[in-house]
Amino acid sequence: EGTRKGKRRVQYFPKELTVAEQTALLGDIRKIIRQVPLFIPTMPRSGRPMSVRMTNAGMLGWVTDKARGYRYQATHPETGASWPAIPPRLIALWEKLAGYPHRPEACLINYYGGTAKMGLHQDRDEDEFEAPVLSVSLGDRAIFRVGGTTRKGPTRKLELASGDVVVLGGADRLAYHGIDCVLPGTSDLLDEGGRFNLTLRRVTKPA
Ligand code: MD3
Ligand code: FE
Repeated sequence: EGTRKGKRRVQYFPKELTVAEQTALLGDIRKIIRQVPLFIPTMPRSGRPMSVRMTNAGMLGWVTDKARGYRYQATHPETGASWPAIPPRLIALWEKLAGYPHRPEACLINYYGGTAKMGLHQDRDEDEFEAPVLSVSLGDRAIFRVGGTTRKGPTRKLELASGDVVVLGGADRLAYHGIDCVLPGTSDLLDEGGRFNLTLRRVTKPA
């Protein structure tokens, strides 16, 4: 882990997107949200709401609710609408940085308002762990935390700013990670404040 390339598994690309590119991508995301509105995900069994709001683009989207738990599905859990296509500029970013020879299938769109956070967790609902996860941050800065592949053990913090991209691959694909908090008023990109995080993922094993 670290910020070096090559064998490193957490690759950090600060300011990968220019402000013009961030603005264009935000336009793509706002259009998607008009078609498939942000929903409040709830935890399996407890039904406790997460503080982050979510929606998706792509053939598959990640959803969770009390009754059916964490899963990928092709439709919005509340409206039944198919997820819109992943914006071409995100596909291009994947092709530039992911180092994986197949298309992403899912783009999870997370929105963090004022005090939203995401507890330490692993992403393991995909069938394909050979593919990295590519994350794009838009809006206010956030404190991202990443550790090892067990819940105990040291973690380190990385402050993610608008336009930053992180590629999580190799052994760190299964690293515990989360968002401690968002730092309000640290970006002018979103009129409403807060932060969007977009994660591109391969879900199924390629044929
Ligand atoms: C490290 N999202 O959606 S993105 C998630 O900022 C998620 O919204 C956070 O964790 C967010 O599951 C963090 C960065 C990220 C994404 C996937 C990872 C880091 C990761 C997978 C493995 C290790
Ligand atoms: Fe995650």
